[in-house]
Amino acid sequence: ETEVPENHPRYASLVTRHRIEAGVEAGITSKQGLIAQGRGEAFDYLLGEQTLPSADEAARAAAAVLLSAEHPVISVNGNVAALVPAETVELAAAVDADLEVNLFNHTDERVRRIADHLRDHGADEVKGMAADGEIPGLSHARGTVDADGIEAADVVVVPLEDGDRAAALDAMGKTEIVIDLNPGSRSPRTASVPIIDNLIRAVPNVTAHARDLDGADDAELRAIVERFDADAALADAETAIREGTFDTGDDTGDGDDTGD
Ligand code: PTJ
Repeated sequence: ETEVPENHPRYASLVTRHRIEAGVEAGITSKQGLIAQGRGEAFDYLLGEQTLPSADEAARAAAAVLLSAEHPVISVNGNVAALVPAETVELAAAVDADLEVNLFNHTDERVRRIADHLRDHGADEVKGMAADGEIPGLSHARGTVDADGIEAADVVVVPLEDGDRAAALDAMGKTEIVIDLNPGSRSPRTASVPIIDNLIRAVPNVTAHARDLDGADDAELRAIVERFDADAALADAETAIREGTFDTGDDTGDGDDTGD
């Protein structure tokens, strides 16, 4: 067990790393998940490890889309399960969505472990084991989903989705909500609602917005969705990264946040 001192300037990032490592050790997260985490961290560092106002608007639009959906499904992979298991179960409950394990590097064993892990964090039903449906246009391993889950969904939350699958889901006519720290990645660019933020902040933020919007009527939800501009949100995140308008918490002006 690694103890991370809470006053460490990179506390949140170190705790996140530790959760991913533990996920790999528990057979929940793939080794590729470690690499994905490293890529994510680099973008998060450039974003100042904070939720941009445009990402908060995206989270609100995502909540409105989910609350308006007929059959929303949240797709869970090995990184999501390691980083935000309880928060993902809470989001599903808040918007009445199904949870489905859907993996890039599929093994039945890992699907089972992730489903158990979600149930340990309060989930009732977890889909992904039936594997009796498909996403057309993808190879069998990557295109297999549950017929009464992702295949039947009108809205899918796909955190950290790969570009091919995001495009294939889009071609099926699904409304996609993608959470990804890289605004240049193909999957957020395909999404109706791209949330350029860390999963760790974005998932509970969508839940908070959903709770806030509980009881809103259809017209109000529709207005929020219509006001949201996906291209503007992507461009805003890219500008924030390029211009480095973030605060690293280091006042020394040497461009890093070591405080030296
Ligand atoms: O568990 P599996 O088999 O389904 O595999 C999941 C991973 C994530 C390993 C797989 O989908 C993959 O290889 O993804 P990529 O192609 O490496 O893409 C990962 C994307 O997620 C990158 O654009 C990262 O910037 C982003 N990312 C990584 N960590 C986070 C993140 N975005 C938001 N929050 C994070 N914590």
